[in-house]
Amino acid sequence: MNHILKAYKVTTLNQFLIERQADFPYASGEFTRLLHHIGIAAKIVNRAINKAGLADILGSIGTTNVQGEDQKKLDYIANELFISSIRNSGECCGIASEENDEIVTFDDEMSLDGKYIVCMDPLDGSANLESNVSVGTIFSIYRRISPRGEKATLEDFLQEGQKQVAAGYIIYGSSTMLVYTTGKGVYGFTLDPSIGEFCLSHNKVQTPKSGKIYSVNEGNYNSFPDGVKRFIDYCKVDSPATNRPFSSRYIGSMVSDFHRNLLVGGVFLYPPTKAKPEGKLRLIYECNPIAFLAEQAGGRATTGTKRILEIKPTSLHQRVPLVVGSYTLVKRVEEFMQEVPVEH
Ligand code: P6P
Repeated sequence: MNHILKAYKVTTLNQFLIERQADFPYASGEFTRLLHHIGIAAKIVNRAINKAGLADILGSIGTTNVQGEDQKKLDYIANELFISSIRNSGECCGIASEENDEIVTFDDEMSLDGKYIVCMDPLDGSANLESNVSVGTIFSIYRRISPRGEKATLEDFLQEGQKQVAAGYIIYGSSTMLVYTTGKGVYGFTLDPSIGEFCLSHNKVQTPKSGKIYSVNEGNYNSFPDGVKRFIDYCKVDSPATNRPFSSRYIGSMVSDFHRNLLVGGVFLYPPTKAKPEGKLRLIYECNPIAFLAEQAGGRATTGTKRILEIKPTSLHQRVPLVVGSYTLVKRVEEFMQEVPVEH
């Protein structure tokens, strides 16, 4: 009978959070409540995405966000759902979102006393929705630095990534997963739609130290820095002794590319290009959370020259170049970027 019972023994996200409250000094359930509400929004967004084609919520709303990007209906829906659920937790005093030019502050008494702030990309990769390619939500949580009881300030959101209390993503893929870290390892929870719970499926994820996959938009090759071009050329050299040529895998949805590389090994790059000399990805709600997760899983995350988590943000939607994934592959990119001669 035990083997039968074993099949039904699950650890839900809420159970795990409660069991791990001891990871938090003076744990009083505030973080647990906040992450629980992020989980609620994730389930509702998941349902919206799964029915998108039937519910006429694909396509654009005819506006552009602060990035000048075409806003999809689901960008708007996901943004509103996460903001509403995070506010309902009563533990968060403000949010920075890719979809909002300015920070979103809450002025109800509970939220004003909230000790956390959240930075998020509510639906990363949404351009892929029409083609049914997996997309993701990325979130990053900090303790506020402004006084509790007052409105959140911009300074709360411009903290270095190494100050993050927690970071994670939801990947709406062949299955829907919530992956997060609080600085004590990376844990993955797979949504079981039959019980409506995220259940622990990936306990203390460690990313392979190396790998055979590189993920980059090679359409921008000609405008990449020379060091990046040399790394891409290095990946293509026929050298069975060093496991090359590597495999090129690029989904165009960072959460999906990162998640695959996290589990099987590989490196994701979004270098500077002519169109985007600072790179395309945003520091506070894309690069910092992904970098925190990568480092917690034994990987590495830099701009190609500087550790992502040590960058002091200067603006809400600041972009930085990103090289993230298996430790030795990221180091290899850095060697090429520093023009250190590397044998092929
Ligand atoms: P490109 C999606 O828009 C995104 O922000 C990331 O998810 C993805 O990795 C990147 O942009 C893709 O950008 O320029 O290669 O289409």
